[in-house]
Amino acid sequence: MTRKIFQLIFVLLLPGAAAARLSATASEVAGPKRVDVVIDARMGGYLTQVIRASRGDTVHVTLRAMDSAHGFRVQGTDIEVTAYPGIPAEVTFVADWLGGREWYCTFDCGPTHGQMSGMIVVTPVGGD
Ligand SMILES: [Cu+2]
Repeated sequence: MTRKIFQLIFVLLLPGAAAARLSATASEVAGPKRVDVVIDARMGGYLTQVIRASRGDTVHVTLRAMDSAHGFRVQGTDIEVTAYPGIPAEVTFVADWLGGREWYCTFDCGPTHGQMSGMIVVTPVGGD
């Protein structure tokens, strides 16, 4: 009788354990992905303020200047572009760090220049 109960518990738990293992495998196999972001910049701020990626992802940013020229530079890196009205700028980089890193405007675009910033948040692979 006791043995049958253990067998029953084992059979009931097995599918959950198998599913958990499969999802871990899928996450490991998925690998780095590409993150495409279009950032519209105008005086007063960027319309997109947060980019989310997993470590190792390739991030492709298209910066569009909606009024005057605006820049995009990621703090602590040499990742930088400047866009002009009608002339978008693109930059591609690998998010090879963990945590938040600010980006900010590098073009003196006017009185609200100092307010122009955003954040790239990079989480561990498989993390949320
Ligand atoms: Cu600016």
